[in-house]
Amino acid sequence: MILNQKYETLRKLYRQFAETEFTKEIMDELMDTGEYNWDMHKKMAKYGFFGVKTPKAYGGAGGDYIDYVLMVEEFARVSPVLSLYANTPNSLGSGPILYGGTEEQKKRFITPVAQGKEMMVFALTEPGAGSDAGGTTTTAILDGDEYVVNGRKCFISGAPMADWCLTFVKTDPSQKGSRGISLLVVDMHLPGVSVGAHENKMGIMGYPTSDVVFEDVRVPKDCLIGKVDKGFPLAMQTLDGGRLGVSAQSLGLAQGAFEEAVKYSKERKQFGRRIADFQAISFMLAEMATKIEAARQLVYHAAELKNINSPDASKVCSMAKLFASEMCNEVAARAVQIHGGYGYIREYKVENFYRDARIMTIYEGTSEVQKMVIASHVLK
Ligand code: COS
Repeated sequence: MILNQKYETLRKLYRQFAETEFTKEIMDELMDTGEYNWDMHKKMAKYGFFGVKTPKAYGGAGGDYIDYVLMVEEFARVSPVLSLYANTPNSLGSGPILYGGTEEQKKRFITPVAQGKEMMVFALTEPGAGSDAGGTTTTAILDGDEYVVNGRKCFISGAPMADWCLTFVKTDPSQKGSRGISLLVVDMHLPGVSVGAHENKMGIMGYPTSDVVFEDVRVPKDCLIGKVDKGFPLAMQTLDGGRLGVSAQSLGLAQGAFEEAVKYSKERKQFGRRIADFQAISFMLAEMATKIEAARQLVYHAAELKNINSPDASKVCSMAKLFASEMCNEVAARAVQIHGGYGYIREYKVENFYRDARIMTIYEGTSEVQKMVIASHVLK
């Protein structure tokens, strides 16, 4: 796919923002403290990045999926964690309401998220329900005009900063598996909601992740999104788009690591030559470039299918995530290898890319889950 002038201009804008604003000082601070950078949040909000593909009616810029993947790709090329800042509100933090909410709910919840005034997190995973997302045990029992919520969600990215939590709950325990699950938007400030300690993660530092615990939390009935007992398809539909976002993040990460490897291989001399002049290195770079380009075409194609709401979109988004996330792990590992001992040192960017890459084949569905989704389509 060849991008038209409009998209190339957008790419330039995103690249320029990332190269100017994602400074070494900020990235070091994210890694050292693990804390969310609110100054960066405000800056991104000012540029409208939190709502690039949110419809204008709900405070967004009304862009399409290509616009969105270009932003995530370009941001991740410089900083995978900062790409997540802009990715989440466009994807998991608004998707279920966009797909299942009423007009009033969309205005009430999506607009402040798109404008960066409030943060919304997506809570599906539980200690006993990871890949088996239908195994949700958090319950919500209707009592008058309120649902009483009890349970625990885990690995919730952004929970410590969140105002709202999109919480998947079992409303009808008599229904098996993914049936009988509903979606509630829970105000994080309600009595009985608590957030666990920040997880001490391998990568993506600077975007805190924690458990969210619900103890007899009384949630107003009007915070139900979509129909009662029909919340699971909203999670799946949102994850289709989310997986596209992770594929773009993987693509950008791989591109960033690759560029570092090219630069280093031209500078570093061994045995009296640039290491780029050894076939062992140049062939590695050639393979990395080829795989990145293949992933790019798949990611953009998946975005186009999402734009036209194609019935193939779910399958191809999973394919893009599977291919791009596995590819970025390979590329990041090779970029470290090309750097030799220096690649193992924090001062070199590839060390960070390598650690950040590891989550790409795991979050928003492992590679194995993507294969389950793809297989379910090809075996239909
Ligand atoms: N869009 C809309 N609806 C979808 C859908 C999609 N892409 N995929 C599935 N559904 C619907 C189905 O139509 C079905 O609806 P009905 O109950 O009305 O028939 C329902 O969702 C259940 O579908 P299915 O039977 O395929 O689901 P499974 O329980 O077999 O789940 C997997 C299969 C493994 C794919 C699912 O549990 C999953 O994605 N797990 C990983 C979760 C994940 O990514 N976690 C990461 C953390 S969240 S950031």
